[in-house]
Amino acid sequence: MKVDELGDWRRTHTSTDLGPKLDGKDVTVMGWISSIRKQGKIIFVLIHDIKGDIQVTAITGKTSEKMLTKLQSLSLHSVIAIKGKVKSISKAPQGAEIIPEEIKILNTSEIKPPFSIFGGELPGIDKRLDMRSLELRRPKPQAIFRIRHTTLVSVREFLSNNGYLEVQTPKIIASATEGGASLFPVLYYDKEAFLAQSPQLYKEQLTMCFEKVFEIGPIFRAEPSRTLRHLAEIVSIDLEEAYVSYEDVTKTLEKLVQHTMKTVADKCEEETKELGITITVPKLPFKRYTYTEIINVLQETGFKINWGADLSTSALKKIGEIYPDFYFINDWPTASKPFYIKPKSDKPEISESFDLMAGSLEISSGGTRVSSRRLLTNRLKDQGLKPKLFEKHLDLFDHGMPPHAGFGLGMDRLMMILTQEENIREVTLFPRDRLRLTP
Ligand code: AMO
Repeated sequence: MKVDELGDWRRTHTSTDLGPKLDGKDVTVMGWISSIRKQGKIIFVLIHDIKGDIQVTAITGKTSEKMLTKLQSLSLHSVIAIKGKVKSISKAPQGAEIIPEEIKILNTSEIKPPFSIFGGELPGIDKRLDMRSLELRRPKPQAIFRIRHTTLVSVREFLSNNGYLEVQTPKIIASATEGGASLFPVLYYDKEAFLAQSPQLYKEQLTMCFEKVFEIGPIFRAEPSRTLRHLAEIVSIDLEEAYVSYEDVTKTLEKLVQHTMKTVADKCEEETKELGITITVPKLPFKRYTYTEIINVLQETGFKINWGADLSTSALKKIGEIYPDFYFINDWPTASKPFYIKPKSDKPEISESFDLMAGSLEISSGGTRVSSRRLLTNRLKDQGLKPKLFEKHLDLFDHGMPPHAGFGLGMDRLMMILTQEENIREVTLFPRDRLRLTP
């Protein structure tokens, strides 16, 4: 079918602009066709735009033959523009329909979509992700990504209002911060470089000039296994602050989480309804347990785990059953945390660190940082890393690095909590994992 150019046509109204008060007015609307229904002499076409549906009503005998033929030849998902007159009618969406006068077919949808976006049986996530932007026309992902937008706005607003400066740091970097195994190498001209696993060193450095910073940006992890909670590229909300300790930043973090959940609960009523969920705004303060307490609790339930071990998926599952809400696990063994986390002065085998958990899901981790060059150099060596590779970073510690602390909060995992989705892929537009690099 021949398609038309957009030319000088421009949309005058979106679906939500329409209403009985526009009765008799000439409008131009655009969108994709979500339904075509013939009832006797009348053809009802629903055009869907970003705000909702618009009913276009053509009547045999009144509407031109050319228009009627064109409307009937269209398939769902075709993209059209209509010029016409608004008619107030209580049964139509927004209480008004459009009597079409001119039509442009801006693109046709020749092939039947591999799944229906209007309900009915849906294929698994992998099939849906293959046609992600088409599947994003469904009401459910529309709701999820509007919640994601509100979440981002709310995080920015909260942190900016509390004096944090938003920064952007490089994503092509020279060395690992979170352990070498999960690094993605890239060819950087004639050198080997890596995709940033975290803005860790940059955000720490920036405390010496801006004191309070945050970054919302991508981080990359070459995660070896495919799970419901890990991706290779995620968005991290990173914060770093001078002259505070890990205890202070846990307070900021819990307020940030509470503020965000409250904002989404208040502003996204339609979206939460679409998802069939209720957001319960958590009360502060969140409970704080030490790593040692958590190990003891696990051992008491008969779970086999020794002090010093990382918390495996099955250990986390068990803990999540005991503590289903938000809580902090503080004071991890120093050996299990990255080199930049500060060991306690009076008990160096334990560190000033925390993870924020939501049931069995870790959504954030952070701590007080080492701010002495000598100690940081030793910590690098302890972890088998070469201080030489971090020389430019270490040099700054000779020039007045303030004591500082911070955290990284996984945006995608926060979204899993907000939307009550079990698979991180549902809350990420174009997820990346070991088996997926497209679309
Ligand atoms: P960490 O490595 O714990 O800490 O990461 C912080 C948070 O990022 C999220 N996250 C992930 N989410 C999905 N898939 C992944 N592969 C993935 N990896 C991490 C989690 C996690 O809690 N530099 C430190 C933070 C700091 O100390 O400031 C760091 O990166 O929600």
